[in-house]
Amino acid sequence: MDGVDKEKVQRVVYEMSKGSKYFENEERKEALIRQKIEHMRARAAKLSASDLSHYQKVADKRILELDSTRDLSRIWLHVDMDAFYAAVETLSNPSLKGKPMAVGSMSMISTANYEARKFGVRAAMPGFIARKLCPDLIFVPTDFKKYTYYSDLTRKVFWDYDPNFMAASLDEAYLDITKVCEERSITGAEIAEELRSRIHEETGLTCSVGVAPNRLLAKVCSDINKPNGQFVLPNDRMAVITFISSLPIRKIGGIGKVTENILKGVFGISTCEEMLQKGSFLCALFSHSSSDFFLSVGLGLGETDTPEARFRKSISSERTFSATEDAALLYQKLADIAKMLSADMQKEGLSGRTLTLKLKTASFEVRTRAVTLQKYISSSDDILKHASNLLKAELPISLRLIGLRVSHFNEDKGGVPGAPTQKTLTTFFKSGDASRRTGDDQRSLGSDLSDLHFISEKETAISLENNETCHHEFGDPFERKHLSDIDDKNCISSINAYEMEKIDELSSNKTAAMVNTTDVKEWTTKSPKRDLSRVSEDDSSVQREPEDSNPDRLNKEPSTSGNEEFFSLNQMEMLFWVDDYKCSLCGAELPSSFVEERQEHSDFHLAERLQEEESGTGSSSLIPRLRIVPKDCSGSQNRRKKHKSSPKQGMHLPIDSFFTKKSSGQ
Ligand code: TTP
Ligand code: MG
Repeated sequence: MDGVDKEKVQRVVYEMSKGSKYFENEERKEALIRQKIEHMRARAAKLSASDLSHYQKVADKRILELDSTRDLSRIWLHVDMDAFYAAVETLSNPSLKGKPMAVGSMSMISTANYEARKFGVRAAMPGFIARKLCPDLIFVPTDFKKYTYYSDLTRKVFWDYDPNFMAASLDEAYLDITKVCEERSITGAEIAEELRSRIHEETGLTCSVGVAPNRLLAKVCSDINKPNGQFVLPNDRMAVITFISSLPIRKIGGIGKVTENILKGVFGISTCEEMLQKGSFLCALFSHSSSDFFLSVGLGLGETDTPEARFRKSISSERTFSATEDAALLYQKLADIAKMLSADMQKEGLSGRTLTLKLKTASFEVRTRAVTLQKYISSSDDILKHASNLLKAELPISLRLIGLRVSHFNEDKGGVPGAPTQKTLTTFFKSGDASRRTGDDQRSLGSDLSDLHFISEKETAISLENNETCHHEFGDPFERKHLSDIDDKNCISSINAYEMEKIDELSSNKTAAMVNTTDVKEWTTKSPKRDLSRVSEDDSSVQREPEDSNPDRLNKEPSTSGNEEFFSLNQMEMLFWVDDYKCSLCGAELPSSFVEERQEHSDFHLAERLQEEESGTGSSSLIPRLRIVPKDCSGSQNRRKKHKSSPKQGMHLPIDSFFTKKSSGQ
């Protein structure tokens, strides 16, 4: 966006979208961010000098510990294709060369070429706004087959440099080039040059590359000399520290708009180095894993190992389109998604028995509905059959997005990545904990996140016509591993004054958050009570139940140990993110930008619940319970009562819990 008249862009965007649902949603998001900042500020203001001095010591110690883990032995390369969809379209229609063009529709554009970007046109911008910014803008519809084809060509090249490369999306990948550099006695810079020219030879497309000692930095570096450029950060501690010192925090994968706003608005942190300077506040107010992440960013640390293959948890596919209430059209879209999902599952030999339907209504409310079957399914017919039942129960409805997700895999068959049919997917799955974007950008494998839509980084389309397009979150999945170990250490297991306060706030904010969260509010108050038989079949148990189908469930006493309380889904069945970073069920803290971790976290609660439902018991051994230490147990019981009083509690899964999103970031 350099050289763009930002004020003009902002004015046009404001004028064009004012009054629309999109605009209202954006305003609501902004308001909630402001509220969150205020809340955080108030917490920070309560810290006394002695508290801060204590947390300064904590931070100093942690900084030393983290620094001692620095690994400068690996060379990572991040590659990102330039204006990918637009470049592919220009290859097939060279007359587009040099003209401003965007891929997408009047509803929304997926990307724009660099000529159009000069006007402020960017990905995930409604096309009609883009046209206002750039009246000569040419629109080209998306063609995912083409993008997948070219993506595969690039992956063949990546393979030659690192057979275990980690594909982050259709047009992005991480390669560990340590070995190839050693074997050929050449530098990372030389490999980068060579790889870029090979990609160009194979595809006719350009890409940009970053080379650095870890993945977090490599991704930052690939953006520095975009398009068609490269940047190499040497494996040298001082070079890294200098590089990171003035780097704006938003450049870091995992720090999105919300996190950026909070860090800036509350602590005045704009650069990575300031993370270290404000370490005492970060340690005082965030969970260990979050503060560790922030401090690591300040030190320029990132992942250096290739994640081991591990159990895949889910696979999903979603589609955004212009809002419609035409049931036939909605079923048609559902069928298309079922087909795509089934194809992905079959490619990987996956079958699963929990099917989740995600819907985004015309007013941007996000709902999820799930069904757990007795049989494992993978065929598009089976998926469609059950998905149709779920959808049917929601009709009539006006929707702008439908997604499907299958989880609860058959471990014998599909729980582990099998021998993939395509090389590229081997590594795709090797990422394990990555938020994945698939070969088809209409699909988002595996991940999702329960980022409430009001703070979501995701841009949403204003529907003006019937073109379909998609968007999803583009974080850096691989840099969020720091939060993937959602366990006791993410929760509050030993108490001190501040942690106590955090818990108090959690307790008191829970109700407030429910009121403030449109998704939750609408869901709990407006959604009509459903007849379960409409969505269940003989062979299935639906993941929602009548309010009192199991009256004991919500009344059950928590198991306690001393003053510790273990919350389970039996007591609080609805997960949402209090203040957008605390799990309403267990208090684990996960900022919204930690998409994958939130996904896992939701999965844990979901799996726990499923197991309870299946076993008919109130306890689950599947997942270690997350611990939270309430100040007084009666408060928590009150909360449970509140939950019970809501007619929908326990009947539905939380907002946006199952699908990836994508930011608008350019
Ligand atoms: P990006 O790599 O983010 O963008 P880009 O390749 O178009 O441009 P550059 O990397 O040079 O900045 O995304 C890759 C493709 O993903 C993009 O071409 C289109 C698609 N996409 C969307 O569909 N929606 C989005 O919001 C974004 C950002 C990308
Ligand atoms: Mg790109």
